[in-house]
Amino acid sequence: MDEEELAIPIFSTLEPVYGEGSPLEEAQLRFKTLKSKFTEIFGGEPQVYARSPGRVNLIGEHIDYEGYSVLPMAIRQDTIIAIGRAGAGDPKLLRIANVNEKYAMCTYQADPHQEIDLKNHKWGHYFLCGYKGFFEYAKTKGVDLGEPIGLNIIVDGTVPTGSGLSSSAAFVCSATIAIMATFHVNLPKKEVAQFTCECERHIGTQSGGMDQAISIMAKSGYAELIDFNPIRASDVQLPAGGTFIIAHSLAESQKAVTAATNYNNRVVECRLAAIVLSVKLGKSAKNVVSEVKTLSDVEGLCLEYAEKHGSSDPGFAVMKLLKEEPYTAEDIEAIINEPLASVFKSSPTSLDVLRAAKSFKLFQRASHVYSEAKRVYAFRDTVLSNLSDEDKLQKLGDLMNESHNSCSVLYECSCPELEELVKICRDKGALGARLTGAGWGGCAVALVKENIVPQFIINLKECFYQTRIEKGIIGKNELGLYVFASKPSSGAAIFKF
Ligand code: NG1
Ligand code: MG
Repeated sequence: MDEEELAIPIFSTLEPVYGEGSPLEEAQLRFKTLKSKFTEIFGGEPQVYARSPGRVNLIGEHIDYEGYSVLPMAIRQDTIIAIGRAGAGDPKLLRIANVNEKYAMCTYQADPHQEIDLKNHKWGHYFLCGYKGFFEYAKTKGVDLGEPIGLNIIVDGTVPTGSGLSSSAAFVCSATIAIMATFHVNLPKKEVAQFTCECERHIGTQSGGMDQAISIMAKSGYAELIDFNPIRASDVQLPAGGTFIIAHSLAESQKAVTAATNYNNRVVECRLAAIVLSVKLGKSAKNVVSEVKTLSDVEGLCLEYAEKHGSSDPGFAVMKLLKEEPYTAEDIEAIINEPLASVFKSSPTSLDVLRAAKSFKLFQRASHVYSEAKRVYAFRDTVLSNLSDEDKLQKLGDLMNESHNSCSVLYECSCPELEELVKICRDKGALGARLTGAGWGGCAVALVKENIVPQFIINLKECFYQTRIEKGIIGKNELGLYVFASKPSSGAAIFKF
């Protein structure tokens, strides 16, 4: 059976997920603390535990929401949750505590139809995303979950927040499967991957499905090529001799807060690029808005056009048919014969984008998306090729560098700290280095030959982190939290002890 057809695994011990030795010991300690804090705060014992990992995206940035495949791997850092039903006489509340005292307890009504107050962002909102989304999904499946009940929850996350490593999906996915387990529901991973993506959109970002897909479907030892529509994961065994190093730029990317100018802005720009390209390729302006949602919807037409002119690159149509100068709203409205506010009338978060944007860089965003989509397949094909491991690694590094340059120059989702860090990685011997995740802060990922890893980390410390330690941005003993080697970890799991 394909992995994505299997249900979320339920384990009675930690070994299948955390292995042996020090990772297991560390996990045992975390689960023990989770349980004792749960008892201390709520009384009684949790019913079940859930775990879902963060991820590092190796290549394929900002293309999942355009329908293109991406290539991430899960990391060992994860979110673990303990959950239990409140007593019959207790108020019908969701009480969400955190082992980290930085996060004050969040309390919500148990009503799954409540609106999430996006103007007042709180960490607990991510739990509510999973809660609302699960009830909505159960309804579409005709599953009766009965009257809402009170739930007690405690959370422990080790994925650094705002780091591009998907702490948000680790939290939303572990919350969702914890709630599922409390209601004795289990489902095939591909369904959970799909609806947890919709869950996370309740936070107000118009995310693609990469993070939830890898968090739910990851397999230890493999990166995964994730396809969408329908969701599928194919194992990718990385070549021997290379290690992926994750390094934090120490600029925090607060995606839920900056959505209108950063993440959602790019989603809107891609939609507009797809619409304008379609019209330029001969589609009638009348149908374009209802029929064209993403750049992948236009790929067929772009390719046809490119082939007619002796190219096989959908980016060719972009080069010929879109102008490099930014488009104003008026430019686009004249092409499509419709006010932009009406194109996006059913999406309040897109209307926020329109209010915040002065113009739209359609040429640059579409060029990035089509070229990045090709790089993902080139990465996979390189891994599968019969080149030597050494040559494979070199080529993967080149693709990562090209991906970064495209993110930085065309998609403009980098930042000065990431630029500095990526440059240092390359100067200090990385075969390739790039920002990972949404960008605008967060982490870089570098591909490094295994035999230089220790020296590479020392060099990063000297050239990037030392001054930041001196300024007190991070503690002297915290470096391991911000720079580490990562091996592909396993996906989401339920524990019943
Ligand atoms: P981060 O910011 O790393 O969680 C986001 C999106 C992904 C994908 C990447 C860019 C969410 C939950 N995730 O990841 O779907 O679009 O940016 O490739 O918004
Ligand atoms: Mg995220």
